[in-house]
Amino acid sequence: VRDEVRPLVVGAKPFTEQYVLSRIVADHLERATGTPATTLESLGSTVVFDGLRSGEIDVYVDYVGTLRAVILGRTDVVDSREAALAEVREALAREGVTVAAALGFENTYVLALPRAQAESLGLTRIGDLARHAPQWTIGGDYELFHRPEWRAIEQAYDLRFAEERSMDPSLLYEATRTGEVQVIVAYSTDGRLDAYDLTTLADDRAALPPYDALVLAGPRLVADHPAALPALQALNGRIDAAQMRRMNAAVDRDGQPPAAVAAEFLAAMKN
Ligand code: PBE
Repeated sequence: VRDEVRPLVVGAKPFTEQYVLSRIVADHLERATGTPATTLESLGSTVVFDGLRSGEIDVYVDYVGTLRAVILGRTDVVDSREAALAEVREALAREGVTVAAALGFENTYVLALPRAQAESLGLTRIGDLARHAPQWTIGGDYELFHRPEWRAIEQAYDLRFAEERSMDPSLLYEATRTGEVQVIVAYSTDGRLDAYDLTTLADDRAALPPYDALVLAGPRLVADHPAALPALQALNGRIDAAQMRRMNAAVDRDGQPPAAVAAEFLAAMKN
């Protein structure tokens, strides 16, 4: 009698890019290891990291700045993407977590508003919002306003909004159109920044850290599946920001299922 095969579990946070990437990683790992892989979706940043460390989750994609701020509690200014990555890599290794690959793009928080509004008010930098913030509502995902990065932005630019409204990230863009919010904290790889004709404001005081996307592998995956780590390492540098934005837009603008977008990516990768 064989033990039932424990499927590999790929975690995902609750937004489109994570649904696409978790399917890419799951299908790719399944092929490489011969073990079925499932995705576990809609986890918050601390929950998914804790799951990885404890072995309930085998792999997921997280971002350098998120790991640095939310997991390591660091918000001081970093010198470079490379320095931030090296710091995170070392700290995670001490927790038994392996950085298997850097996918090749950053997904950073960006403050965004309708282009016409930005142009008529002459807004180009985050600091330009200071005058308007006391009358405006800002929208963000469910984590942002509790995260250290938001406090870093508020402090660096001396911003106080009349209201902070948390919502599902997929609703943020429409909320700028209806006027429910005047400005949003969007994701730089989101396909809807273009689709909704939004302008992003420059973080000229570098309040935000770099957010390179990393594939993280948990201790059990590495120990139990020798083929897993090399397979994940093969994803290193394979996705640039333009491609990630196209894949996100294929889901959010064109209505393709994340699994179809993932399958197309993997088919192209094999050639
Ligand atoms: N980010 C932008 C967020 C969401 C997208 C990468 C900084 C995060 O998941 O941490």
